Amino acid sequence: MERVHPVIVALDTDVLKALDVAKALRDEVAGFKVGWDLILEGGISIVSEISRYGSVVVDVKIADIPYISSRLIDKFIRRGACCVIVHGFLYPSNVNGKHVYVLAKMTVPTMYDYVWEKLLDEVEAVRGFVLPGNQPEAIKKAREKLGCKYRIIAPGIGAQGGRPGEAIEAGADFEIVGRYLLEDLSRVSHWDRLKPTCFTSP
Ligand code: OMP
Repeated sequence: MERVHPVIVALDTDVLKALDVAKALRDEVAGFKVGWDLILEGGISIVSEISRYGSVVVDVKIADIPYISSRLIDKFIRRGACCVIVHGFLYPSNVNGKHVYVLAKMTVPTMYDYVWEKLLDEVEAVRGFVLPGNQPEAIKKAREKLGCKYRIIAPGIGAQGGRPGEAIEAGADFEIVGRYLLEDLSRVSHWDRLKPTCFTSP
């Protein structure tokens, strides 16, 4: 059986480097996260280009009324993204659906720290949640609450203090890693013996 890699690379870099990294790591990682940094330089077509090398999670942290949020999500999905991150503070007026990741708690202190557990209890019918990989105790608590009903993807590894593998060991499916890998692609070997806790795709 083919190995399922537990890493999503955050391509917060310029277009040429993003394409080089995607080509180099296409068989080593589960996918790529494309956000404002890359889209503002490469345009929306960069989503399709990167999707040739793996699953693309679009991260423009959508925070709008459901009608607009749905329209934006459709545009990214049509370009080849698997899924899109939306802000959890929109609850109960959030969009849901199989393409939606809800940001529930951030890697830095925010008001989410007061409501994230309630969000996990109440938000339904989404693809999964973004939770802080540099706070493994939060990942552990989230997995206990969610079981394997929803995916957990976790940024905050390396540059923001999380140790590679720590969030996976605590119950995440995929660690989102930007600078730590962009600085040295060989570090991807740190995840060699790890696999997602519940899901096989981001
Ligand atoms: P590095 O710190 O370079 O690994 O990048 C982290 C990536 O995860 C960036 O693309 C951030 O936008 C993203 N991120 C966070 O760092 N913290 C969060 O709480 C949520 C996200 C995210 O939604 O992906």
